[in-house]
Amino acid sequence: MPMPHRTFVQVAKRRLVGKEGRERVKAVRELLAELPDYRSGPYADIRKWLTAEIEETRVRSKVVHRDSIAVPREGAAQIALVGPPNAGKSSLLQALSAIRIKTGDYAFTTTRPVASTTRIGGVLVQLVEIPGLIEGANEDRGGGRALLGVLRNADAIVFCHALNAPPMELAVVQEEVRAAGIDLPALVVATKADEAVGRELPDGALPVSVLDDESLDRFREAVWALTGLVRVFLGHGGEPDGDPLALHPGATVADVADEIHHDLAESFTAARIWGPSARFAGQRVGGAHEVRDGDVVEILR
Ligand SMILES: Nc1nc2c(ncn2[C@@H]2O[C@H](COP(=O)(O)OP(=O)(O)OP(=O)(O)O)[C@@H](O)[C@H]2O)c(=O)[nH]1
Ligand SMILES: [Mg+2]
Repeated sequence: MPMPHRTFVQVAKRRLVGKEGRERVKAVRELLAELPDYRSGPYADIRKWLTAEIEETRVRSKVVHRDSIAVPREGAAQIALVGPPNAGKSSLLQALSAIRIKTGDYAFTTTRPVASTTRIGGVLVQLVEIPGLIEGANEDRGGGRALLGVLRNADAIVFCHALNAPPMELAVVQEEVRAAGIDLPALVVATKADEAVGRELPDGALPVSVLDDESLDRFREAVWALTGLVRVFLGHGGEPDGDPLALHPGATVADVADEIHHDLAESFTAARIWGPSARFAGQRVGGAHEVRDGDVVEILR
């Protein structure tokens, strides 16, 4: 007596759970071998389903393989530098971090995503250069699909556009990102601002030049705002003790205590607070008080 077909389907699904690639194909083959060999009816349908499953698994493993380049995360947030070739992405990355990479006055100097961290107000933020995205990236032109895959995992995007380049170049890149269904907080920077003095800025763009430190500082602050994170210092009497913690928006004094030590979140009684969220310097607050970027918190026990 063969197993009732409904039971067979349940068993089959259970055996395939969590299996991918070669392992899944092997499990499917074993199931096919156990399946009663009827030419029509429910068992024939199951055979069809399992046979298709082999092909789908193969396609999926190829796609997963090709479409993913892993960029290990570091720091409090991952920000992608995106733009047409030659937009000055590598130069910006180099100006803001310790990395030394090739920059050049030609397209596709960078061919794989490059990551490096930069310190913004005491917090490490990871910047990732996504090599030049071009028209047709969604159809995998220029290896675009893998690059968009990296972008999808980022927390926010900095669109880089050389101030002396045709405005259309930026629009093309933004359209590819939109078409990929990637919708992240974003900022546009007009790079090489020193070369194109007097030129009109694209709407809302922040001018930067790697030759101008002040513009780089403004850029850092804009990147920080883009992360949406909140920097909170621990300290005494309003004086920070060291580098800040990076917390998600909406974080409370209890979350700050929890970052220091899980036990502290339960045991502390109150806190004093200095900075943007304090009504006055040294205000005494409870665990539910929401902190803001730049606060100094002293946990009282
Ligand atoms: N004057 C000036 N030149 C810059 C600036 N930033 C970049 N450049 C120049 O622009 C050219 C391209 O810079 P890259 O940083 O290699 O550009 P990219 O976007 O990384 O280019 P690909 O990796 O090829 O996509 C180089 O010759 C840089 O020296 C800047 O702020 N001012
Ligand atoms: Mg580059």
